[in-house]
Amino acid sequence: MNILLLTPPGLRMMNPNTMEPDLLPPKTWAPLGIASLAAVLRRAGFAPSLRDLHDEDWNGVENLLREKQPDLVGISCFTFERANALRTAALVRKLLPEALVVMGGPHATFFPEQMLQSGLVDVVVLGEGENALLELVRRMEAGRDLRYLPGIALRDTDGLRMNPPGPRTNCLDDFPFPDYRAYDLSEYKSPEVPEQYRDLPGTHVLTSRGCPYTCRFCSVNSFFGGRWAFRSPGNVADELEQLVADQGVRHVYFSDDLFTLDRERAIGICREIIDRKINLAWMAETRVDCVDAGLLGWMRRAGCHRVYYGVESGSPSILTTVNKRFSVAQVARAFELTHKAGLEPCCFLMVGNPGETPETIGETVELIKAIRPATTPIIGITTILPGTELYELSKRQGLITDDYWLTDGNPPLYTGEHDMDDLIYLQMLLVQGVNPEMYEHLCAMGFDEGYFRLRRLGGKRGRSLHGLAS
Ligand code: B12
Ligand code: SF4
Repeated sequence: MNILLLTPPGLRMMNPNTMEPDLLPPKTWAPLGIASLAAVLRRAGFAPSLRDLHDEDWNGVENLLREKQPDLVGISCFTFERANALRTAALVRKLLPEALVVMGGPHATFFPEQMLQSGLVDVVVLGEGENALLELVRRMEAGRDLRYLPGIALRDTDGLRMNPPGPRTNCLDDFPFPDYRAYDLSEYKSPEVPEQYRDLPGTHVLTSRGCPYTCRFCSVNSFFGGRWAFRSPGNVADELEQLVADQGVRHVYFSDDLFTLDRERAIGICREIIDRKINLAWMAETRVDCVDAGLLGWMRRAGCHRVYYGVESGSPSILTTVNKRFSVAQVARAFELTHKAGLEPCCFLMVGNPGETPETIGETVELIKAIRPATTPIIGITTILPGTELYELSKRQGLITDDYWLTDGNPPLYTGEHDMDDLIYLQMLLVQGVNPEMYEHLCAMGFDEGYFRLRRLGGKRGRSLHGLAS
């Protein structure tokens, strides 16, 4: 069977110069989801093709479909890119009406009915995709009915069927390593990687999936059903060795949601890297309450140079409101330990969670001055994403309905307490507090004014996606 697995063309951003949505963000990290699916299919004897269409235009997508003539097209669907995922499906329908269109990923998982009702998608794989997709392909090959396959939703003659979840593995060692062969890793360059490593061949690696915490703005817990599944240290080190040998990889980002949740496992990974003399620079992402001096020391010795923490806010009341379940004192302690271990502590911050005011922004500025992150914090405005408690709150507050996702509008900012302009004002206030030079620089470039206009445009309601089926 001819199988093609895709990520859709990347979302074009509003260009401040032309005020048109014609700016394509660079490729940052290779998509691991479809690479993992491809590896599982390949191990089972299938020969799927794999393509990251991030910087492809629609003619390119059309040419690819004509060239490959797939029987099954699997498309990844994240919330930001859902419109392009559906446009890709529409193109498949038009050019290859016989092909089965399968969608997976967070957005398809949270809204399977919308995907199926579009008439463009035949099957949605719910949640983790490896086992369900493999079984689906096997059944298709054998000419068997897909209707009773666990872990999927589909359209049949009686309407929509939502099947119960399929078997999931708690040990990710059961899966083969993601299939990177279709990617040119040198094309992926993330600004999160320090400049001295940015030109080295690199990739991100997942050593675990999921998170047991339930921060109100985050969907990871609900997507993985509260599960935290992990790989053993030996298995991670085997993949690292393979990446070094086959792809020449010299830099890795462990982009797990919570790399150090299991302290002994994280130390085990460090130990393997050291014992096997794997020559890699790496960084990782975790929580401030999941590190200590001993662990950070192991990480440093194993080649880690930077740790990203989701700090979100310096206001105790905001941390409570978003259910972060750590304190400002724990943030300060983790940063102190990380500095002392010779690692670069960096952080993500949010602006606009419920309860945000200029005073809470001031508290965040004070915290950042005290903890001295190695780089300017990455500051996002709180966005309403499906699968989160914030989404449910926003629905109750009348800010959004499920129908919003039938447009191509960007996921909206949380405007339950502040309108768009005030949110941007608060964000600029935080930028000014944590990096005055950057703030001045942005103002000198006229960025503040342009940025306001840009965000207003970005906040426009999107166009309906209903027409795509015709
Ligand atoms: C690394 C990462 C990134 C990287 C790279 C992403 C990439 N190229 O893969 C970068 C830094 C670029 C990034 C950016 C963003 N990200 Co991000 N990211 C992640 C992270 C931490 C890991 C992704 C990953 O590799 N997962 C592992 C693979 C194996 O899982 P997967 O891709 O979901 O695929 C599995 C299933 O979804 C399913 N599946 C997926 N596709 C398909 C297709 C088919 C056909 C089938 C059958 C199944 C299937 O099967 C796969 C295997 O089990 C996740 C959190 C997480 N734990 O997943 C967030 C996550 C994906 N990101 C998220 C967000 C919100 C963002 C940003 C919007 C953040 C921001 N505000 O800027 C941006 C914009 C992304 C965009 N343009 O769409 C959200 C997405 C939520 C949503 N509803 O879409 C997540 C889930 C985190 C969260 N907080 O909720 N991200
Ligand atoms: S923000 Fe981080 S700690 Fe909180 S639920 Fe999401 S992944 Fe877990």
